[in-house]
Amino acid sequence: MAALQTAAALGFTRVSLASAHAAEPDAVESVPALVVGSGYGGAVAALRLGEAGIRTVVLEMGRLWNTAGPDGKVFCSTSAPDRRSMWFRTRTEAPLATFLWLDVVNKDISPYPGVLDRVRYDHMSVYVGRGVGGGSLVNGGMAVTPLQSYFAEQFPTVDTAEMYRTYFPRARSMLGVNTVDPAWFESTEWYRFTRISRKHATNTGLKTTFVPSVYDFAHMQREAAGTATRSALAQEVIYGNNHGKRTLDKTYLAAALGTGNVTIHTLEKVRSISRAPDGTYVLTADRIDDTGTVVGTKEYGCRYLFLGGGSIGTTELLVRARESGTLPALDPSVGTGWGANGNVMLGRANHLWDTVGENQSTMPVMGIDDWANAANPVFAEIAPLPTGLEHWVSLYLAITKNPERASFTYDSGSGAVRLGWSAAQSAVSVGMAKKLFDRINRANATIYRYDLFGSGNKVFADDFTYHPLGGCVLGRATDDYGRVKGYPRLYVTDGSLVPGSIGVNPFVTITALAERTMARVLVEDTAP
Ligand code: FAE
Repeated sequence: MAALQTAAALGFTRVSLASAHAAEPDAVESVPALVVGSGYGGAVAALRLGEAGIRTVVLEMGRLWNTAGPDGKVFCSTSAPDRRSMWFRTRTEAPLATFLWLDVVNKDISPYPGVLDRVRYDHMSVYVGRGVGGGSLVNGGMAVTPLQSYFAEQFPTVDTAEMYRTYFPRARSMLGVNTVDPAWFESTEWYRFTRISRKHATNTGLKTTFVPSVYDFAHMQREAAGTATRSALAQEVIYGNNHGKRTLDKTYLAAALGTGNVTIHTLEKVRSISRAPDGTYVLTADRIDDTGTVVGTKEYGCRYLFLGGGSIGTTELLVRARESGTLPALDPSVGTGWGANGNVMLGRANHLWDTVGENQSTMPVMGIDDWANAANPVFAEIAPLPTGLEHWVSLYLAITKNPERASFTYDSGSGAVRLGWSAAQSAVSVGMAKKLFDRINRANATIYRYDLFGSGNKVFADDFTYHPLGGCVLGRATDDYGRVKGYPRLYVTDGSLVPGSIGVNPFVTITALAERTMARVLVEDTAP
């Protein structure tokens, strides 16, 4: 009886909270500038606005990751995931679903605003980071500058020389990019898995290249030497790193807060954007608690609005705004030009003598670079699979030059935004990855692994991406600087500007483009 009464009380509370949607917001705040999202695009905007003396509020739906749990750590590892791992799930949803076809990878967890989200659309899921720092909290830290010729192909209206002279170096320096010491790389057990993959690429006549990282390699070497607490060497990555990684909360966002002009509000999810008669923007944000319950709504007014919710976060907000009529003049290209950066994950089975090592660093440092092969351009990251056991698996995240693009649509009944990506579009990426890795297997007399992506003997994981790109493409949905067409003082600064593909891991490009936007906007648009 008592339990029923409690349930009724909870039920009543929920109903009254749900009805808060339609009712007056519980708080109204007006600020000169608002930034939605605290990933790369949002963090650059926040810092540069703060430096310009403009009072700025950043709204982030995830939490601030600075408090240790009962185990004394802020983040959990991939081998022992708990509620901190994923965004309101009852079970983890790791990219690698099985090992030897066994369901041993994923674990039951209790729902919580965890750091990694897997947003599921019909034929594509998108992994994204949630929290102050966005994707920087969960990514592999690979800080790659794209090939200049491919950048120019993707952004024909951008001054490429200026990007490579000014904004890429600025982004790399702010992000704290560094490279692995080649001598240590050649000798350490922690990168044996990479050296084996390099050998197999070389046997195939393929080129490999070191890739820079935002993981502090000096720290990693201390981890290996036993003089620093292990993080990359302790199976920490997609659910966060407790040490070593220069995430945005330690770089751009720390500097932004240091200006004294920037405030970050966490666990606030922007639901809608509209425009007031005086031309200012009005945002409604749901405030959630650790159970995901909406505990209130807040309304924000601002003169300058910067969208840094990431490719799917920003695009969903703008598609909903156009289709529901709150920003009806948005360009028809908003919601188009989306791609998965050609992502495909796969594993190869090595010969018994080609051991990959029990010990593997979680931070990739090398790629197989066959992008110059016009018949089949692929850049494949040599990815770790750290289990603490020898498993003879070489794992890769292939980035293929898949030309397929998809659009988002709005379902007015449910208010949901859907992504029209099809399985056939993923098959194009698979075809390209297969061509490259068939060559590698032939040259080394090896085969694929069939046991890693579920029960169906799936070799190529083509139904998820780490690199969502596009949706509000630069020069189409916006002008050449991310100013949204039709709406003065509304800007996009994140991965939605990149037209579906950039040929390498994307965060350096996203950061550099955001730097370019802010440099221009602060000079031209904020004059009194
Ligand atoms: P992002 O970093 O996703 O930030 C968006 C932020 O906005 C998030 O914090 C959201 O929670 C927040 N947000 C979204 N919607 C709302 C809303 N309505 N209200 C309030 N807040 C909102 O966007 N890239 C590389 O270059 N190298 C790598 O090694 C690499 N590895 C990766 C590994 C994994 C597992 C994943 C998931 C991604 C990886 N990436 C990597 C991709 C990279 O992290 C991604 O391209 C960037 O994070 C995208 O930056 P954005 O600024 O576009």
